[in-house]
Amino acid sequence: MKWSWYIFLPSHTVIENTEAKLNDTTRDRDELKEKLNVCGDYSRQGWVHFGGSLYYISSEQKSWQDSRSDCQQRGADLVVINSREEQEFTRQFQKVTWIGLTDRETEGKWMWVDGTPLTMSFWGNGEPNSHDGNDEDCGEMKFLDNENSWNDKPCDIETVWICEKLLSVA
Ligand code: 2F8
Ligand code: CA
Repeated sequence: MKWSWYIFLPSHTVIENTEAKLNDTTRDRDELKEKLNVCGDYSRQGWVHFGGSLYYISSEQKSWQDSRSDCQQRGADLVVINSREEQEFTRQFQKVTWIGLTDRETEGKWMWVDGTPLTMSFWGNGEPNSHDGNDEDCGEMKFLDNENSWNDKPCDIETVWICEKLLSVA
């Protein structure tokens, strides 16, 4: 009996598809590398990860608006607290800090810096109170021993602040 050996060469289409897949994989790898580099940069600057965001607590003190500008220059904004877990995470820094909450536009209408109205809140006992008739239009984390820790305070008082950068899911 006579045996024959055949060599099966891939077709042109199979080669093209394989090349296309290799290109996709190379692009995905490069994008992941770039994301890792960015994460490394943030981490070295002191940002920490929680949930789907990165957080930065300042070492300086600034007015609410200057704090916000600092966050924006870092590609972020003042922290927006959307859950009890995020409230607890933010409180565990144990620092009096500006948060991204203000009623500067309309007195009594508290808004987050991302344009959303306040729904879930963690005001301290008796807050917000515009204490002694002062214009207290900016929100801070103040009563650190209590889950209900927020206070309204005059926006120009220099205070430590917390930035939040949302991580994109894509
Ligand atoms: O007791 C709450 C009250 O404490 C301070 O006023 C004495 C706060 N003011 C500042 O921190 C400037 C008030 O906002 C706060 O309501
Ligand atoms: Ca107050």
